[in-house]
Amino acid sequence: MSSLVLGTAGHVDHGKTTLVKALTGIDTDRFQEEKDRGLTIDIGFAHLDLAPDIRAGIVDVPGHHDFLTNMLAGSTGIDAVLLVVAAHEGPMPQTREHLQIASLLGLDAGVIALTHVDRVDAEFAELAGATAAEEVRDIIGCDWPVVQVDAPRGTGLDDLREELRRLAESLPQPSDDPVFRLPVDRSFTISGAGTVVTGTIWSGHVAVGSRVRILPAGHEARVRSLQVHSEEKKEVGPRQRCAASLVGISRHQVERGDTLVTDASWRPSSRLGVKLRLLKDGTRPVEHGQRIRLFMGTGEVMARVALSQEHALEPGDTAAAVLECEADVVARTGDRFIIRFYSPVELLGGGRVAEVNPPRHWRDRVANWNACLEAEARESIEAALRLAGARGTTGAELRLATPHRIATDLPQEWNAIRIGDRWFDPEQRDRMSSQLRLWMEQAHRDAPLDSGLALQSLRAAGGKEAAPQLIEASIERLAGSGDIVIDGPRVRLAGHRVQLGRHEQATQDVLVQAISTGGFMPPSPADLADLCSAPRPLINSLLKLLIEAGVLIQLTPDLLLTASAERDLRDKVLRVLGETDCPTPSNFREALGVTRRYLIPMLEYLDSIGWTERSSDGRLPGPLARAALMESKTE
Ligand SMILES: Nc1nc2c(ncn2[C@@H]2O[C@H](COP(=O)(O)OP(=O)(O)OP(=O)(O)O)[C@@H](O)[C@H]2O)c(=O)[nH]1
Ligand SMILES: [Mg+2]
Repeated sequence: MSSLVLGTAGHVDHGKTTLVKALTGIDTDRFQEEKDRGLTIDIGFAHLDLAPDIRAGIVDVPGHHDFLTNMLAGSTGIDAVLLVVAAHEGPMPQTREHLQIASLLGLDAGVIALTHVDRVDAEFAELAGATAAEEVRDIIGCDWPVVQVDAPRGTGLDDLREELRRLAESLPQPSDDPVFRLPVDRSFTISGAGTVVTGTIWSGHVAVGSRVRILPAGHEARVRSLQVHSEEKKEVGPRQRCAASLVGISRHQVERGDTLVTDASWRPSSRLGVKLRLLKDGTRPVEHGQRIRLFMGTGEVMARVALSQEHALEPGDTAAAVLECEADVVARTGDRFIIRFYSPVELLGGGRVAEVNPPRHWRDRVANWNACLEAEARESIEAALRLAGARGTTGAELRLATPHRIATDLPQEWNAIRIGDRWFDPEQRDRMSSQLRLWMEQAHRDAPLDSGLALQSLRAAGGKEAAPQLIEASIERLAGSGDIVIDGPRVRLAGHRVQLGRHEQATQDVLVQAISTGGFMPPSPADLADLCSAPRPLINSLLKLLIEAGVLIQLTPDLLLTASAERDLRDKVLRVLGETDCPTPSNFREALGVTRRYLIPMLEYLDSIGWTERSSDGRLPGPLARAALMESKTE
């Protein structure tokens, strides 16, 4: 069974509702007020079998200008238009306005039903039909067939059904886009079924039992049951009008304008990068900062237009812009929308979303927006990756960032690299590598006495905006190409050598001399700074170099011994351990000739390297000392 959704269009009182009832037997005017006034106020729904295997959902819209907001909520998800024009009046203002909306929504399939033909003669009807077809050609750019009908008497209905069947068969297959989305056009409660929402499925499928999110608020719910035209279904898909009863959500948490989704990648945003088109016969320009009404999906939100140009947009113009909305909206790249003037409410134009939540500085992104919206799949997706920048994008996010359908993996020959679960524009990796290189050059210049830098600070130099996997891959690449050398937690540029000046060399010699002379009780770094009358940072850097070179051993931050003194210390301690059973600190103090201030850090250091081991009575040989004692016994 194939399906489609038809939307009526046309001026008030031209006979849309009457025609839908004649075709389907369903009165789409649901409210008493509509019946009393003989006027459609809100959208109504019906369905029609066009062939044994083709079922059309019908959204009947109001023609009165005052209810255009409701008309828009009904029209955004439709596949084709049933334009109703009364023969005795011909095309009228809302005929034209509805066609303009269809054009802005990218709808080019339709049929013209010329109603009220019983009220005019054949020649007049012919002329009215030709005028309506001309109007369609002018606004939509297509030839739509004209069928003359007299709905109250049932004349012409078979011809119309036939034309609608042909129209349904001519529609391209629905896209196999897997991303489920249902903009909600009604929500209500039914006792026993709980909260029910209805709408036209824009894409993807949803099944009974699925978990859904209701955006922009983010409420979660579970689908209890699904119906299409009052028939229970296990699963529903694109081009179907469906009613879903939801568990876990109250009627007040979901309303027209909300969107049901299943994918976790949807991010509601109040900023949209768009390509805007103003109607050529509009009467108003749009200036930078203009407040407008934005219609997307089934919702309406106030927004301000930020233009990239200084002068106003004139009717007929097309331009890139950012819409700063007064509430979050749910959109993906390629979505179409309509804008109307804030007050008086006049149709201005519409456009397509090029980027959801673009950054503040967006003017240099417009070329990529154009490619993303207008180019073929490869170019469009590569543009989306460029827009994603160093943050990259997951496959699921990428699906929402291009109007094209994406397979799980992008073809190898495309300009796209995958790192972990994210896709990047390859240039991002090159850019990140040079950014990190430059940072290292600067860091080495800033700390010339540091033989290396903390790897962690190199990672941080990649920036908060960048995906950690891009930074890591760029570091690995720099290491792989031999540009940088990673040594544990330290990293340096391959060519980096510490060059000591004459003065620094002399100071370093004094340090070694002083520490060496100090034996087991050397001066602390603070004492050394005083001794050399040198700043502490310089002393620290020089000491660090000596530690890295193995000349000095750091027992604690304040206690450094020469390598030979440290060896001597271990030998002496080993001797005490060999001669005394579980020696106490005073045994060691005697043997080493040091004060307690030195002894305690020394013993703690020896514990930490496994030379000694603490016990309740004193010290025992640690694993290293035991091995050394064994060795000396066997010798
Ligand atoms: N004579 C004649 N009357 C018609 C025909 N179609 C509709 N009508 C009458 O025209 C009036 C308006 O018809 P509706 O179907 O309510 O018009 P509509 O386009 O749905 O109006 P809105 O929804 O308010 O825009 C009703 O009184 C209908 O009976 C027709 O083909 N011939
Ligand atoms: Mg009506």
